Amino acid sequence: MAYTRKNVRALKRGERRRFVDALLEVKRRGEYDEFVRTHIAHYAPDGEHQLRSAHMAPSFLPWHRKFLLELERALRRVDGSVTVPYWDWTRDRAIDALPWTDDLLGGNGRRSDRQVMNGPFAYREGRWKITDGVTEVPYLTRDLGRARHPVRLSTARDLESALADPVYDSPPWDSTVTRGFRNKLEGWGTGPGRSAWRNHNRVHQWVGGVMVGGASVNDPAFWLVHAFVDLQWTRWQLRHPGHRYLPAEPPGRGDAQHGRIVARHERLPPWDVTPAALEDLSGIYRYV
Ligand code: CU1
Ligand code: CU1
Repeated sequence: MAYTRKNVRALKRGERRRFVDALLEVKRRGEYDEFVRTHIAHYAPDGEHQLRSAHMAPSFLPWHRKFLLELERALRRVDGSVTVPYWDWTRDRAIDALPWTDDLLGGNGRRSDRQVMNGPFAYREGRWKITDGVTEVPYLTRDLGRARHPVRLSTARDLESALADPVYDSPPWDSTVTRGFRNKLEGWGTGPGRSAWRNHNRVHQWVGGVMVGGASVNDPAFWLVHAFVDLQWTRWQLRHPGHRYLPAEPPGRGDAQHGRIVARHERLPPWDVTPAALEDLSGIYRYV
């Protein structure tokens, strides 16, 4: 029987507590930091020439689907009732409301150093020390909305523009492509500076602090954001039933993306799984 992933709004008090407790236990066991390191190791930009499996590439969606599933498995080894909730940022848009509450993710960082001071992941609570970061700062930081240089949170309209595209992804399969659902949702846009960020990327930028960059997994908000991203892939599939993950075949030898992206039936590092095998996991979990 498939289990369900819920909107974070629908979680009862006890469910919030069990989710938080499972995260803290996975952290205590040292498993959480392995997820952080895996994400950092796969943070390859498309300016470099190695294989990109996690970002700026078609497999952005299956990579994070598998990553999320592995974290959820770790949580469920601690407490079999726990699943990863999603944050619908198109609806819950206030910095002092869900999911930024004391009993869930905790709130915004303080003004001076952006350190999160409340909730279970505050450094001073003693259970969430950042060991694998892009800086040496050991505490969780956030800058919701980026007060000094405001970033507008992604909107329902922006999301709709991604969902409406029937093509999964297009050549050159990177961060510059302007057609295709994948990059519209991942959110690498054109234009100057911050105005270019769309959907998923803009959410990372809106949260700020450690959520910006390769070590973003250090903020547990990462999982709630990516559960919502993952739900969009499922919604897109339902809306465009004749369409699938692309490319179906690897780019040929003469193609600039040869050896740099993962085609539908190729292995998706670091796992022994293909994008095709990750297109439908409705036997494992469903969204409600
Ligand atoms: Cu990522
Ligand atoms: Cu992300």
